[in-house]
Amino acid sequence: MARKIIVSNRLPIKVKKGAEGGMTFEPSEGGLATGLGSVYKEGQNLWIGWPGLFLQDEEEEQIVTQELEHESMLPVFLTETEIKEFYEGFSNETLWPTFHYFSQYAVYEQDYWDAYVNVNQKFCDQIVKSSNPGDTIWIHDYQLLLLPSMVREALPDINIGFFQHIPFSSYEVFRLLPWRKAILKGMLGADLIGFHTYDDVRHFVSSVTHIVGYPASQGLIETGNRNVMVDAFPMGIDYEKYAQLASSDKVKSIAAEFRKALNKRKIILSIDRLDYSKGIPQRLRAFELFLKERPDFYEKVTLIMIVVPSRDQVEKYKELKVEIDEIVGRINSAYRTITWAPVQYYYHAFPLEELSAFYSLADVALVTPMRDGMNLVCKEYIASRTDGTGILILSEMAGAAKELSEAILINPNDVNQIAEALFQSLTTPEAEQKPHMTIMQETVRKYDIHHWVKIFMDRLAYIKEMQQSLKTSLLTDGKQKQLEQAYAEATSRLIFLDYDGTLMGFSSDPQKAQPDTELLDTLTRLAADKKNRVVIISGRDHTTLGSWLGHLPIDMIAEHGVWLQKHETSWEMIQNLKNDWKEDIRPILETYVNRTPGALLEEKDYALVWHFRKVDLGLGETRAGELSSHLSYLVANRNLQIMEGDKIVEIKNIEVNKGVAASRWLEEYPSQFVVAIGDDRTDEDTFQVMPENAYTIKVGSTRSRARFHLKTFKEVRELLKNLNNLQE
Ligand code: GDG
Repeated sequence: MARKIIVSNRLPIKVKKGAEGGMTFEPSEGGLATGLGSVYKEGQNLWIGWPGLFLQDEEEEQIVTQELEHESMLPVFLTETEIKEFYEGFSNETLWPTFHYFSQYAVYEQDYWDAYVNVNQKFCDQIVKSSNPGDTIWIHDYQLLLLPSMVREALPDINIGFFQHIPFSSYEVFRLLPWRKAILKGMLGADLIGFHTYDDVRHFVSSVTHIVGYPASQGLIETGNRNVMVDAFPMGIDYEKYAQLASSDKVKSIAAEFRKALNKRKIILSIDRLDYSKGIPQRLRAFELFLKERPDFYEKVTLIMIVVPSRDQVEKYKELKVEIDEIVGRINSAYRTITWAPVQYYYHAFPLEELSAFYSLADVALVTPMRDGMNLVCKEYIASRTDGTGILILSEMAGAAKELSEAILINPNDVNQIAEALFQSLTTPEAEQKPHMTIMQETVRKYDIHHWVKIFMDRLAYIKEMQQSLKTSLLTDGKQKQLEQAYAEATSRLIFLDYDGTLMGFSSDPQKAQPDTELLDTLTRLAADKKNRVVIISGRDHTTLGSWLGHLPIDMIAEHGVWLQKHETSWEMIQNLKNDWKEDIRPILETYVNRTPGALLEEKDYALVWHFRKVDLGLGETRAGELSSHLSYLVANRNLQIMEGDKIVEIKNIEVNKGVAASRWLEEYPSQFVVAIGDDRTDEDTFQVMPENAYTIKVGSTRSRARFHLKTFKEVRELLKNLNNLQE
């Protein structure tokens, strides 16, 4: 039976060695563990990850493995050196700062990278050992970026989803990483790649097109043999759990106790792991400014600041801790009274019930990260406000800001703005707070963690289906033999061949792609067989095509089907077409040529083509998109179509395409053996009209209507040479 396997760096369990040598196992309650609980605990499903402790020998490992098996978990054991280099090193000192726009903190250390590769491989080995074809593997986060392609290589057909919980930085920052290409290729082993926000999606796609060079459109990246889908899946929380907890008797009694100790003061709450991405010093400075400017709030407001210890062995985190201690000390020593400390600072974690009590007591949640993938604290605050009051001050740089527009959104660097937001929120009457809080509660309740898991899994199933429906199979030696046999047995044959990219490689100047001797020789021999009718079916203009191939006994279809020539006759137009539209469209294309260095305008008899093969990567694609949308309303009533091909935008008559033209040959020369070979999107029209038993072959990609694929034009030439050899 197909299973689902969740993979993350840490397993959702705390395993500890007791003093007596025994071990304790305590499930952790993180949002991810709750959300995915419905997945990994079912049937034979599994969660694979590091159990969080170092073990001495295999015996201990066996005990842990057996114990975890009851919890549907499978451990990957890591050594202290691996954790130091792979986790603290590459993951937290290289990737974390890079993805959070702190690249000045990033360490580029070859040993860290080597450890990262090895540990990813260890995870891969465990997955390969414990999975079967048809299983779905869902890999989580930045510690395992290479894992998708490692698994893909070992298990080519398996379903792989990947989700990154932290931001994906802009290409300009990501490109600084020495291992950038390997990282992207690692991620692209997945079928579906998810991020919290659309901005992360854009940054990732732009890094892929610039660094790896794969084309992408509408959230699909063409890797050659698979389409990878990239999309935004904003993660939610277990809303009901937080709402119920806040109304529980236990939490209410804790809250009452806390309230007594805090008197009637207003509460501002701040909760984070110790991290420079969370903007803790900036937040404190803003509160300091607020106190300085608003003496009327003395003794009336308390900032409860919970900082959960994290990564405090890393130098930058140690420095941050010192900085926070200093600012808190400065504020409290300047403003405190015998009964009031403006900042109540805790450097430790609290049990969930106490956390919930803080959420229900807080008049204001102050969440001001410099960067945050999503930020769950603000969503937990919203879910805990069972009476509908409360104000959220939220950084624009948190993924959550995209969903929670009813919060007071601030720039975390702008201390004046934060101080002002504090004043505003502490003076807003409850009746005015409620409408905003209610809207946010509706959003957070609807898009909860269960919804998130479901839509991710649904999307993964969808892309898998899409891949299957467009999947061609490789023209293997065995299949090629069948093709050759069918060819040999047939007494009449029709052979459709696209030109650029199918018979010839691409050249940056389209006029330089004239046929070489090898190609001319191959085509001559193919056409010499009386049983064959060879048709070159190209987007090129008929003059060029005629001058290059007109001397051979072959037929030609030019300009994607506008011009037709049987070798016994001369060029004719498929139907009477108009080209008076060119006068209006040409000036627009010329503007885009002038604005885009490297772009060319090609004029065909009944088409205009804007080429961008020589344009700076990225700029060309952007301009092509602009041009298409600029033209779209102009072509609407003119029987024209805009076609985006391989580094071109072509405008031509809507009724003409390669398929319509090829149909004429199919009707006029019904043949026992039909083959059509092409590499471009326009060749899909040819494939579509071919009879079912025809051999349709896509070149360079596996995503096509064609039945088979070959990798390069060189393989096409080899195939044709083989067919020629059969004749002799
Ligand atoms: C990463 C991304 C993204 C905090 N203090 C205590 C405590 N917590 C819990 C909170 C919350 C979690 O820790 C923190 O989650 P965040 O989302 O705020 O931040 P990261 O840990 O950095 O998480 C982030 C997330 O992944 C999910 O994709 O949102 O952007 O950086 O659940 O409640 N829990 C307890 N005591 C505490 O004192 N029990």
